Amino acid sequence: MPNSISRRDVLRASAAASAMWAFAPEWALAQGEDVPFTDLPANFGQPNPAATTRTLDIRKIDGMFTPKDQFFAINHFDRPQIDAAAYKLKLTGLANKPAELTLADLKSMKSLDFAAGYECSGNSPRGIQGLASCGKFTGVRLSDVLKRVGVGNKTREVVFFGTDHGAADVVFRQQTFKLDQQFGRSVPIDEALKPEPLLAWNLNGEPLTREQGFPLRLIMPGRYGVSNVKWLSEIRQQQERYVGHYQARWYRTIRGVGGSGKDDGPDTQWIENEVTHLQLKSVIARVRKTSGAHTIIGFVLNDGTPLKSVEVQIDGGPWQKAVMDPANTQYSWKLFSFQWVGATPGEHTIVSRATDADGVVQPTAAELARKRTFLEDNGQFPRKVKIG
Ligand SMILES: Nc1nc2c(c(=O)[nH]1)N[C@H]1C(S)=C(S)[C@@H](COP(=O)(O)O)O[C@H]1N2
Ligand SMILES: [Mo]
Repeated sequence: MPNSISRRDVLRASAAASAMWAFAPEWALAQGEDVPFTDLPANFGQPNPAATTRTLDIRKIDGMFTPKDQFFAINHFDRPQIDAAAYKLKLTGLANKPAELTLADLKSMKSLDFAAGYECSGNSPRGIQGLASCGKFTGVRLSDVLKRVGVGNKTREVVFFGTDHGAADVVFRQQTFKLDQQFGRSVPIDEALKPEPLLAWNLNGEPLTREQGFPLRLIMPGRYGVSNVKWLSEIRQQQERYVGHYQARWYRTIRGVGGSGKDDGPDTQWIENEVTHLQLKSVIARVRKTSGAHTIIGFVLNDGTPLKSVEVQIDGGPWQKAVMDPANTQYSWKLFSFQWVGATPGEHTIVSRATDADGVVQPTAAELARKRTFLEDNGQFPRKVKIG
């Protein structure tokens, strides 16, 4: 019976399938029950139609890609409504051949799909880590577009502007100006020419939504969300560093290092940095009751450095290794699961921590105490759940 499937084949296929799904079979089978978190704010998950930003309810994560209507969104100004037919991307500054490219021009170039997971640098336990998502973006390599217009021999910085703008305070010594600011971000030319950065027009196989930057946005894999400029209008090559509002002032972190140790004494050095690459973070997102165990599911975000481990700790016990999803890629979020056997009824505290191949360990909240500003909060996030 060469064309029929033997029982052995069936067993082999189901073994392969269960190996594949060893990660989280209950999702695929739509079985299991969510175990409630008891650490959620009272109004958590209530829809807020007035909000122009959107938070992902991470308890709903059920696979690699966040659906477009759940994908988190952060907008500093109104979300521009752009006519795709009239749209032009300006390539300016030190480009050898400055140009204006239509969407059709870009789409006629070699395109690719790219899995990118990222979070807003303001993502934290306050919003139950909901300013994070992962999408499959389709677009053209930024490096191909830069080469098409030529990289000027003095270009050191590439600045990306969105169509959106609005009034913002600009402080200069004792003066504060209320000036119209365009949303702008920059990266060094070396990073712009890497193979990963993408000018994307699709999210999960469909045109970007208005929220996510229709018709074209930048995706800078391994960086915080703020680098992923939406409603892209202009890419400017320049020699000088770009110190615009959203590059050098709004998105920066101030922390104390050195000195007498923990306390900010007279010897403390204050380090200020721009918000750029994702700091290593893991988050427990969901707990499912499965047959004979509980499955803890979460995600890791980082700058693309390979991971050494993700571990889970229950009620202050030993750290135990979680299993990574085989579908993870270098710049996706990295999903993990942990089989929690023998959970007893009642409330428990569960926490995860990630370690990368360079030996960087996700810090505890206490270890971040000397960070004065709230961005880049990648601290371990203990969760409380109630087993029924
Ligand atoms: N043009 C423009 N791009 C932008 C922003 C913005 O306000 N305007 N917000 C940034 C910030 S702070 C974040 S966290 C991400 C969020 O991307 P998302 O809305 O696709 O989730 O977009 C970034 N790109
Ligand atoms: Mo952000």
